[in-house]
Amino acid sequence: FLTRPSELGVVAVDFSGGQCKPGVDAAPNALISAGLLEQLRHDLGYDLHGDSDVHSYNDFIPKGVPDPDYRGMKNPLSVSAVTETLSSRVYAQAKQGRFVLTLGGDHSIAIGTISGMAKAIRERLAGKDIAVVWVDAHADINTPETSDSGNIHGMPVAFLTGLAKTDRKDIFGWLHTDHLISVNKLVYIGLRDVDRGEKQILRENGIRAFSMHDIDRHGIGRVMEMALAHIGSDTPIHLSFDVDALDPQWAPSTGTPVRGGLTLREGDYIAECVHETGQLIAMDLVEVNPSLEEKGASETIRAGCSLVRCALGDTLL
Ligand code: EXY
Ligand code: MN
Ligand code: MN
Ligand code: MN
Repeated sequence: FLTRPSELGVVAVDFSGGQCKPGVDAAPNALISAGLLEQLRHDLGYDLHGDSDVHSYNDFIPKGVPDPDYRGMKNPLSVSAVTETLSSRVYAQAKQGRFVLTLGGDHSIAIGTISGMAKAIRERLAGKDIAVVWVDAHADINTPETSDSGNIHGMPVAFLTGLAKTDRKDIFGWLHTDHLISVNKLVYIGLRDVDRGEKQILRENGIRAFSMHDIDRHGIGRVMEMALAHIGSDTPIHLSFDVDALDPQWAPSTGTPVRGGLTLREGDYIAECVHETGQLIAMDLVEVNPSLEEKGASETIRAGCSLVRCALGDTLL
């Protein structure tokens, strides 16, 4: 699925408007300062393209206009504008046959990354759909109406699947059919904090989800077999990895930590398995917030770097 498998398009998104805690915008620089890109270049042999000229995604937030709540959503104009720009940048990288690595930012940015990949792959591969592996403590599938918080980082999957829509051009009206993904090609891993309305959406749409309960029951090995079998061997995969899927013991510096999560090894194993399919075309790493739990920030950053290296083909032996 990648025409140039050793070519990497890096997208660094310093955006935090999908939720209310400052600091998650500092993650791309923290990950890069920790040596992540150098490891990918030097240890794994990738040829890096994309965001070396780090101009801020906050430049795309409409200036001098108010951004009031819309249907309960917070910062709707800002999140829409930033993800629209991001979508076209990811699209441009993917059109060239590169793997696209996006460093967030909060999880609202997946509206941009996944829509850009879906469109590029449809154009390159005669209408082919992509699959999404969403690794998270949360399902992020609230609609504006089911959300209690109004934070858009809890809604990206609803917009990407077309379950949520608006009739406002400037609030996700740029999302067209060719940007969307199918609920049948979506798999969750690591869930343990899912809202009531979200559970109903998952059930009604028959979405495949492996919670921490399933991982306890079957082990991560069997869960990955089942998750990848659901996707099938002829479908390109976008991995959207929220660091809060890991237990706070390994990733304390994140905005919405939930106890009872994945070990770092289980997280790495998920990334390794998805890499081994040969179908992985893109990865997002989101929700690292170095300003929270200051003592745990370097641990969290190290965990994030490890997840990315595993998804990009690093092996233990
Ligand atoms: N379900 C809650 C909400 O919608 O506000 C919490 C969402 C947290 C989302 C984090 C990024 O994964
Ligand atoms: Mn090159
Ligand atoms: Mn998330
Ligand atoms: Mn989460």
